[in-house]
Amino acid sequence: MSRMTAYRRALGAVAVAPFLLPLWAAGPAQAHGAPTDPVSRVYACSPEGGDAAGSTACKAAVGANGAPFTAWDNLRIANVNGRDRQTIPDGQLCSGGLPAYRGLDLARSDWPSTSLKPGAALTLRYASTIPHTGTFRLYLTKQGYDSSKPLTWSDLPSKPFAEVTDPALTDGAYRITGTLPSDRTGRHVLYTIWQNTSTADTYYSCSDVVFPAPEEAGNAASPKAPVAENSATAAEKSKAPARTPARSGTPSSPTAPATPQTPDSTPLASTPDAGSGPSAPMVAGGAAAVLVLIGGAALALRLRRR
Ligand SMILES: [Cu+2]
Repeated sequence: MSRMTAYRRALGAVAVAPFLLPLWAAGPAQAHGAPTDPVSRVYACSPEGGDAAGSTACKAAVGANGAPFTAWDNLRIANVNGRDRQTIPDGQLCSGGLPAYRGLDLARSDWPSTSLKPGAALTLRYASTIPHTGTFRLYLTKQGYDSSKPLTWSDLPSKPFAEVTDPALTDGAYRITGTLPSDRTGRHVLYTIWQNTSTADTYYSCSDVVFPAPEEAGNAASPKAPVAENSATAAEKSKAPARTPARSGTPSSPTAPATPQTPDSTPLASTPDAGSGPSAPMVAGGAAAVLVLIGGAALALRLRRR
């Protein structure tokens, strides 16, 4: 937080001479930003990253980098003007192709990650200290993404799942809201592009995220099944290739008749299970919601067949 403190001091100094403010605000970027939730690699591995900074992945990243990620808010390139894919080479998306951040491009499956629910609402927190105008675009790697290989542009869909222009800066952060794609399982990268309009810069960030595997979703729907205390950890351990849940709900499938009954069991989502971790009800709720959707789709298909 020392940087923020420094910026606040600078802000205070400017406030003493208010006539300088417009000039200063319109000048070169003085402060920048990066996602802190889902945490970006650069912030997690920075001196402000807390426990995550001590992870094996962060140590490797700093080692490959040759220096710590003290300037976690400065991963930016000038004059890209929307030509991200032509500017940043494949395999260097997380560093933006900037040598000072090359450690972030390591193809690893153990980056500090955030557990997310497919199809759920997401509010990405993007820490910043001084406002810039511009557009945030959030992309999620396509289903089938392999975290053991370098991230390439072809891993990302052409269209973002969320796009927000000029969100408010409150409590030191922008909050970008969107709805997550519903078909992702396993480990993915949330790629955030912030194209400024008040400066010439575009900012790039990789946030590592994990969606529960389909097996866990099934287990969580059973009232007596132990709910995964940390779906992220469990998903990381399961190296099985991610599979999409059978959302098409084949009417002749032997499992189909059971799914329409899941609404009866949904109270598990609100049952405070003392034995589970604090995130368990949310995980169970997400799983229940998915099953309700699956059940609904199956039911709809059957009704249509009659
Ligand atoms: Cu800036």
